[in-house]
Amino acid sequence: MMRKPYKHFVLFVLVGAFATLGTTASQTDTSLAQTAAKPNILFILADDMKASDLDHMPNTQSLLTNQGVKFTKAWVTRSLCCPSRATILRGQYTHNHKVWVNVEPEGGFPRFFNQGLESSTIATWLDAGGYETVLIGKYLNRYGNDTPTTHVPPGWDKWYAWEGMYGGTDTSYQINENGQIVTYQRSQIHDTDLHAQTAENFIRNTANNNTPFFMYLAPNAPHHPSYYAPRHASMFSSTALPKPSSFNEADVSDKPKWVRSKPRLSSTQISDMTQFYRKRLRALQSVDEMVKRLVDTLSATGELSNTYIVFTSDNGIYLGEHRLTDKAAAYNAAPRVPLVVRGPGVPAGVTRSQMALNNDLAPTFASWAGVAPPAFVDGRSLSPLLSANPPTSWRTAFLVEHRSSPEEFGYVKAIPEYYAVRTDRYSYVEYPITPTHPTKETELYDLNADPTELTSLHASASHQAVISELKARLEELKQCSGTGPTQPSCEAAEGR
Ligand SMILES: [Ca+2]
Ligand SMILES: [Ca+2]
Repeated sequence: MMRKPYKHFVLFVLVGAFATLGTTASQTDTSLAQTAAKPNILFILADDMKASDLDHMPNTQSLLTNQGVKFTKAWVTRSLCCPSRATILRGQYTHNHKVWVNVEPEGGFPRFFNQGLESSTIATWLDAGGYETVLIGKYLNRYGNDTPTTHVPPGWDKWYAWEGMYGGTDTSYQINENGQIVTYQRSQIHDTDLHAQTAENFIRNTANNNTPFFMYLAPNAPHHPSYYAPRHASMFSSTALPKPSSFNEADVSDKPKWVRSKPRLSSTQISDMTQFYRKRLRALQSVDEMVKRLVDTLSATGELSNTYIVFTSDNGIYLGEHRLTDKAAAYNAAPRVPLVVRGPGVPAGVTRSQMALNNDLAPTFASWAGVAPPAFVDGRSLSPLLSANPPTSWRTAFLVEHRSSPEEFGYVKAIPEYYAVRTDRYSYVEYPITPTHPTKETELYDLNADPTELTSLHASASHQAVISELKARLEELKQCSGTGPTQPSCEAAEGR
């Protein structure tokens, strides 16, 4: 682990500056306090949570949304767990970190590990910047999956990571606690409650030593199988499944073959989906209580005013939209995620409609920590959007991408490889010809006229000009890279 040189460095520079300028003692104290106190960062990452699920989390609404900025157009650039988490750790599009799926060889923790990507992540950057770093919960899919692992990646001072997938079995789960594998019984403690306890202990211990912390807190909720605590069992028992106009879409003749081949949902499927929705909301109640518990802990330890709290999810999910379940497609509900930020200088109770991406989280944390992100980072700091006067220009497009592999789950494999560009107005999707997809297909949705993507306009004569523009935009985005010698940077391809 890196040493923590930061505080000593700042002290030296400031003392030198004040000696030169002859600053008064009281000004010195104030400036020193402001500069030396790097902010804490509490990052809470739900798993498969829809943006609309926030409506059922009262603590998160009152303590985070109402106290900070809510992004109404927050997206992930690949709506699948492991690729999105690799993006969050590195600030890169999937085509640049190349963790395409959840399982090896083209995805999962082994893909991240084998490429050496652990050597430069948000953890190593902040660790080198003087932060006490901790991960609690889910790391990357397939970490400790077949045999439990004691591996702790570089950059993390403290480590409490899930072994295996889906939060263990029905009766127990295992956590790698700083290199030691510990087994918990579900009858003893619910996993999110355990994470809340671990997080609270960490905050209390760190508050004493004046070191800023970065906490990556990633509960399993509300991901299938959506284990919930017994105290929440009676909640939401009559809550209706949301049915937007895209629910069980009647006419899918406008859509590509892989969607056209899906039958309409049966009443049994809808009933099962409703039960799943209710279990998800119950599982999220432990997350909501954890938010309150940690805000209370930060307040009690005097850290709250100097802590950024970020709440988001690695991807959304379909619960019947366009006849779909699961994720990884380009339609709204899977790439769309909740994103709420509160913290020092962040205005309270406001919304931002600029496009924010999972690519942006790592560079945002880096900017708060005062460290420069590496050149490979594709995303940009959201910090300008968190001021009272956000910039008038921002990215005007971004890329959503998807590839599968023969080893993946059926629902991932069922979606042909595609690349999509989203702007404020349009979503344009291209499914290229591949060995398993012999005919090129495209989709175009005008999100102003058709926000739930019911009618693809790809064959509309009057839309061919805009399709040409979007195609050109898509080609640039597919190639974009922070480091390539000839490619456009992603920031240039997305627009400013
Ligand atoms: Ca997920
Ligand atoms: Ca339709």
